[in-house]
Amino acid sequence: MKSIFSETSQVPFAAQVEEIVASTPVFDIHTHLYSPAFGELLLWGIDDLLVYHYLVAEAFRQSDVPYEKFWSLSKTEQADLIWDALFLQHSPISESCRGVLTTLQALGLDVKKRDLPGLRKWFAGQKVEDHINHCMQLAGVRKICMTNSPFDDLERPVWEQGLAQDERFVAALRIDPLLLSWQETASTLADRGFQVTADVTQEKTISEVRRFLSEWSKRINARYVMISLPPDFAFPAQTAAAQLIERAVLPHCREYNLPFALMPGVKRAVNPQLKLAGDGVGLTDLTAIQNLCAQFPENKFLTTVLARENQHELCVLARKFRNLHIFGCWWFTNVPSLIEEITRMRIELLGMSFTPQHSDARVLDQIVYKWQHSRRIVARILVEKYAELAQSGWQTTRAEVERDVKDLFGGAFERFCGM
Ligand code: HDL
Ligand code: ZN
Repeated sequence: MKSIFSETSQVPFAAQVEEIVASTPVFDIHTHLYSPAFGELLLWGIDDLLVYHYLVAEAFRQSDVPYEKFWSLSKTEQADLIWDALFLQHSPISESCRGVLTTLQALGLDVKKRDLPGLRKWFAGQKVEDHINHCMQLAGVRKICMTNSPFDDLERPVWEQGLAQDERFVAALRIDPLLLSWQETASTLADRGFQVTADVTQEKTISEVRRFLSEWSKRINARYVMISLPPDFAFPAQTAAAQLIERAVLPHCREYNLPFALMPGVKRAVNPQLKLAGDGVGLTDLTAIQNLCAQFPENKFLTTVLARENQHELCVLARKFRNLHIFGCWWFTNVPSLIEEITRMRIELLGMSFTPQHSDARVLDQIVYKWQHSRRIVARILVEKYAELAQSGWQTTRAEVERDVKDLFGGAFERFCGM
């Protein structure tokens, strides 16, 4: 087997590793994108890129526009304000702004002109089906996992119509309201014909929650069940969330062989006037994750944490529990300096048994920059790590690098899920 380090190779090993990382198709295991069947729910194009909530938060820092004034503007007017504040009045140097430019450049658009009307004109000429193919090809994304909530009034009817799905888009069952707002959700479920009461200790309530989970897991062919959690999430606990997890969600996941994705650290609506951009981050006590992994060895857990300060402990937990698969540099950690720090730490502690990234894209075009930026960082780290192996006498073959990168870009995740 030919080592990638052999002197006879025409291509230096670093360039080979970079080429493999740049070209290996990736399974994007957590996004907020929607398949074409969901119509307008799939966001794409320059104005959706500019009004992405990451840029909204940054624009309010560079503009004295009153909150209510901004929210009264049309999407185009909001995008105009953001373009002026973050791209023209100040260099677009933040990760969210640079990302827009990376995407536009990859699409073949000349950002030097700073011509927003011209950009709008180009996007107006695109057909969504072609644009999906174009973005997935530029991003090297082979499969997209959506975030699918039975509690979303716009999304639910589409599933209930049973429309044909694009097989490149797969579903994950998002259940935040079920666990985090049980009192309110119990009446919603009762209205939909599930015989539940607010008392989660009742057997009938538990069996009906499981019927709800089964119905939706089958309807959407869920690949995993997921929830984001506040920093103070505790398990075990007397909370409705902890009770429902133990008595309904985990038995359901065992029955259907589904991982349960726990995503702790979100402080929702820290600044409600920013709407979707108003969430913050908090340090989580990861003992809850430790207890779940230890107490339920038959369940599989997927976890990403929002606080930088939780990342090392999460790596150590993953070393202790093989039913825990950690993934992604989520949200406020999805910036080059932290992707580098977190990914390097994970490789050093976990080898290849984790999934370094997901895009969390809300706008289709974002997969282009989120993956281009992350691939460069992963490649840089792998070049260094394979070189260190060579210094220890281990000659890695090209086939082994290709195998490793396939694992990092969805293969390890698919094996963990039993897909
Ligand atoms: O809860 C989540 O899944 C988060 O990813 C939020 O949707 C957040 O608003 C986001 O888009 N982060 O990237
Ligand atoms: Zn998300």
